[in-house]
Amino acid sequence: MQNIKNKIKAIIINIKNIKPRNKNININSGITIIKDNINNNLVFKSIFILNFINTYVIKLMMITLKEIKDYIENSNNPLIFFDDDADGLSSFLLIRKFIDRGKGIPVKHNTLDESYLKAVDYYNPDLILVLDQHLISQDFVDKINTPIIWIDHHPIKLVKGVKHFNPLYFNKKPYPTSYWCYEIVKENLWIAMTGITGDWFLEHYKEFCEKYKDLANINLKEPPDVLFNTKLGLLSKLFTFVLTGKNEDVKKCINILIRINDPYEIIEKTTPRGKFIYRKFEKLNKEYEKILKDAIKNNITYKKILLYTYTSKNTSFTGVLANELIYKFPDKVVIVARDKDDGIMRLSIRSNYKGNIILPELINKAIFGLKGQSGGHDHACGGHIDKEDFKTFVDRLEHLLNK
Ligand SMILES: [Mn+2]
Repeated sequence: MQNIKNKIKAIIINIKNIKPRNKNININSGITIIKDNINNNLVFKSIFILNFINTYVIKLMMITLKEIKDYIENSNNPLIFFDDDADGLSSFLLIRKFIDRGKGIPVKHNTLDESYLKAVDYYNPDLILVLDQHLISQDFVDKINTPIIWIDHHPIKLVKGVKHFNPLYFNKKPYPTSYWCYEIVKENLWIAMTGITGDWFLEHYKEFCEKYKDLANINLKEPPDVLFNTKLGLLSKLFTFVLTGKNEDVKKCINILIRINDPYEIIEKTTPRGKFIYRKFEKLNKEYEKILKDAIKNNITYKKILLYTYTSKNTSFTGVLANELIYKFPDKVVIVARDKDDGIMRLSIRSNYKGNIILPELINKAIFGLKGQSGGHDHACGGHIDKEDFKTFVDRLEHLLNK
């Protein structure tokens, strides 16, 4: 108690120097953060103090897009971690092409955790950017002296020692990370659009259709229709697929993509490098189509859940497959699980993006006490769980859905 009182005192002393950065700061998400972190609501009787503390917490944590631009322009050797899907890769490519330096690493784990410290050691960056990753482990941050900037649109999580940009702080829609990176760089719309579409949004779509008439269809109004029926959608799929497989192959593809200047290099194979990327995609897509066919035929449906499990050691189609299955079976909750043969199941879970089944809270309940972890958006989550707990997890989820 005394400790908390002292903390408030210190905060109030600092308050004179604090001005909210933006009138639209989301007070509620800040309050949630405080409540989560200090389990003593008794102290916080006054909403007045609460708002000040909230402003303070946010002031400490958040960073504006303009400040991010300054940071990246002034860094010589940035290291960029990004989520290994179309939105993450697009975000990275936008920033990387804009500053023309820096190293990019796709994050395969659910959380940016301590296993990625090796890369930090090796590249010795002067700035670390984390893009589209829903969580950074505190242990990772605590072991690093380099400034860390986190651009993301997942539900806000408090990580100390990180400069955080999240549209939710500003009461803005959680547009994809590539949308915000495009706001910073204002170039390569096609890359931004590839990421935005991949996350089921259509911001900038009209503009894109005007510029690239043959890659999209202006009459399509729903994100999944664009994703599954246009060349732009194909690019999104391609951006995800080239991040799967052997590490060396992935690295090679990323390095080639950095040098590609327009989508036709890939779609129309107008350059050797574009052709290389497209061939790589075709090979993976063949494998994917096989699995998709099998998933449509051999999934297990109980009540509201559609479950499909497949085995693959090195290639992951889990996220894309879950997207396509929820598009085809919109009244189900889709669970795709990949058995990597190491005792851990990798999960992608989807619910109808227009429906009222909000996944994170259900999944949190279902996974409680089990050896697993999950996170994501209202209608799209990823995660992993021990194989021995998998059945319990699915049973619990099924039970919760039928409540
Ligand atoms: Mn995203």
